[in-house]
Amino acid sequence: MKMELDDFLKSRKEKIEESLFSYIEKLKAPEVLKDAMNYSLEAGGKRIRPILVLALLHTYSKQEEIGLATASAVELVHTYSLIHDDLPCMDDDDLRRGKPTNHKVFGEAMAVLAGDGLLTQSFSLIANDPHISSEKKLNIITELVHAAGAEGMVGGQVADMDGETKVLSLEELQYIHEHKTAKLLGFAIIAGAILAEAPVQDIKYLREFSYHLGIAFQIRDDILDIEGEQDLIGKPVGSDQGNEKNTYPSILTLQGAKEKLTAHVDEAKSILNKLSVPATLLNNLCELIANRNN
Ligand code: GRG
Repeated sequence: MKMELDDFLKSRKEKIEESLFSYIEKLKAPEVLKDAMNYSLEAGGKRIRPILVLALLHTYSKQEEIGLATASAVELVHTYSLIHDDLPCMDDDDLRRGKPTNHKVFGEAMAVLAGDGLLTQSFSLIANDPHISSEKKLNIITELVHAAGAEGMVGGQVADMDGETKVLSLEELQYIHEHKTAKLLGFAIIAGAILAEAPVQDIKYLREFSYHLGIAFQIRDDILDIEGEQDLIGKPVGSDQGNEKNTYPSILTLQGAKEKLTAHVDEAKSILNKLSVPATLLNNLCELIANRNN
């Protein structure tokens, strides 16, 4: 089972990366812009979102090739969000995935433009996909706008920035991560389901599933921040509570956050049981996301 999942992840990651890099390579754009876009695309992401698009097609026994453009598009959007999030006017980070951030290498203006380029090209990837009907393209683009725009990730980022100077309630934190993290993961799942022509009722269940998976993903991220920090400098567990950053462990304690993570994963897995098809792969991906170490 573990081997099958590892093989799935490895082989799909390769396909996605091939599709991403060949797409950027073909763009008729200034080389420095393509270099900046490629720099962050190549920087070693896990490719969870594009893998989810393909996993949905796999779940409904459809050809995964029809999802490659949409899978690449969601990774472009994710990469843009990371580049912009790292900018001095946002989180002001020097490192991402252990490498200098985009603006550290290419300068702030080029990093803004690389993000803009990635975001805009994502729509072109979907709009020009020869494998899917115009109706599906419109549905998928509408889902992407909802997930990534003002009502989704961008809105979540604004709420996050707003909350930086106060202590948030669990509901406020939940709003931030539903929008900032869960919506784009959800887009990957719903777009995959649309491409796979999943039944309408399944799509409803998958929206609920995405919410729980997305929040679980974020809680795991917060836990990793603490446990990683502890490994590096030997801080006691839960020491993040002294830090003003609002996280699940800072609001719920580390143990409480772990329990919340388990509750969301259990809920996500129970929703999968309601689908019209067996969802072993999604179930395994859910486990992986909840227990990931990076
Ligand atoms: C700037 C519009 C705008 C949005 C920024 C995505 C985001 C919103 C900020 C990044 C910071 C962050 C911690 C976001 C929460 C989601 C998250 C855990 C992203 C990291 O995703 P992974 O783990 O990244 O899939 P890799 O490196 O594997 O690609």
